Amino acid sequence: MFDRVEITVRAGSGGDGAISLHREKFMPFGGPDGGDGGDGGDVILLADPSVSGLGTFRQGGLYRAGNGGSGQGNKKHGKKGENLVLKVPVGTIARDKKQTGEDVLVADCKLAGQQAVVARGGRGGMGNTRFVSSTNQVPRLAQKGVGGEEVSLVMELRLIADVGIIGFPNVGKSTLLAAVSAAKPKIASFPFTTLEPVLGMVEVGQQRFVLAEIPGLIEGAHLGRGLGHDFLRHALRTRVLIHLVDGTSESPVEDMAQVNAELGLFDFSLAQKPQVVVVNKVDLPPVQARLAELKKAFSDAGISVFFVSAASGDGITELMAAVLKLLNKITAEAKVTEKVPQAVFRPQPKRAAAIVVKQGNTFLILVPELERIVDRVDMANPEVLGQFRAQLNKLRITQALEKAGIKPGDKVRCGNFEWEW
Ligand SMILES: Nc1nc2c(ncn2[C@@H]2O[C@H](COP(=O)(O)OP(=O)(O)OP(=O)(O)O)[C@@H](O)[C@H]2O)c(=O)[nH]1
Ligand SMILES: [Mg+2]
Repeated sequence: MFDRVEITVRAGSGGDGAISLHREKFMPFGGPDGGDGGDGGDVILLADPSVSGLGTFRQGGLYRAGNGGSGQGNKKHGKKGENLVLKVPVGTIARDKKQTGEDVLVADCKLAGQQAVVARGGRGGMGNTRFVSSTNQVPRLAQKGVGGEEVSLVMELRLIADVGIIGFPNVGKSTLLAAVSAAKPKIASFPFTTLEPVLGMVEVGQQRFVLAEIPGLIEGAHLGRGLGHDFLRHALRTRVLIHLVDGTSESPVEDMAQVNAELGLFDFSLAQKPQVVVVNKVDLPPVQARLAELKKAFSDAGISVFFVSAASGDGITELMAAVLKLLNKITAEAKVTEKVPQAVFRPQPKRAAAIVVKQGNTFLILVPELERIVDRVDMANPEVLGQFRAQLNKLRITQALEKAGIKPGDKVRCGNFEWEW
């Protein structure tokens, strides 16, 4: 199962705004009629229950949404770029792996049908129609479209199970899962039979919960021993853990402590999850013979424990009833304290505070809307430059420049264009 993949997603760029003047016979100077560019398409994750893994993305690569069309004359706006919808299994979480090394959760697709925008399309540029004003009847200004967001996405599948069975290899996790659900995990008398988590649905009276067998852990799993411990991410979402130990083991208490140490080394929150501790294989005579000794060992360690036989079914009904009771209690408590998760994880981009910055003799104008005009039009044309200056007045940038101490002859730069004040 491919449950961790890295891909790059790129949203579509916005289309450029048009510069156009309406022309008709006998009307040499009709009004400006340049339409806006269309917005770029978004990249969207869709949680689809018919998708079982992230295998389609295992090659990595670039996934891109459509670009917006350019605006045209006659006030025709450009077409919106097509969204790219990537179908992912329910339970996928996606993080944006930033170049700075930090990573940000951008999607948590817990429910079937849930959608999350992971890369936002760029806005289309404004056509010259939008720059008409009382003082500028024939604007030659328009904006370039904004580039689409590009995100390095790490997607991970986290199974959504209420309860996880953890423990050393070969303790009987699969046997327990098979005993209480319709799941058919492979059962064998050697360790590491189960290599990937297996899910089953448990019914207790009128209630149901999802139980997952988590592959066996051994001491040093965090160093890669045995199967390693990456699969533990699937246990992160469970609310309760059944910690299964083998009654035939030399020291079940010590086994338990070792598995718990590995949980903590993977993720602190995992070690904090409530556990129901269970000694398995009590049908075996050697285990029967030491029941009293085992009870004492656990009670000395302050741990209450269930004794079961997954093979014969002994104690299983009581165990599942206790697990359900604990699950209900925790779920009820969590509902009180849990905040409603926000659909959008992506923080809104911060607005730059400084609009004008002095750098040596040059004054930089840091206003994206204006930079996009500079990118789109021919600034070398004096008429265009004049109109651009009027725009600076209108947006009170001129005032900001003067406040920053600009004098005639100083250099001004906006985007890629520099001119003399
Ligand atoms: N006698 C007895 N044997 C059991 C019991 N539960 C499991 N076993 C046996 O123990 C062995 C391991 O059982 P599994 O259910 O495969 O154990 P597991 O924990 O899933 O093992 P891995 O997936 O390899 O980590 C098998 O031979 C089972 O038949 C039990 O209650 N009694
Ligand atoms: Mg197993």
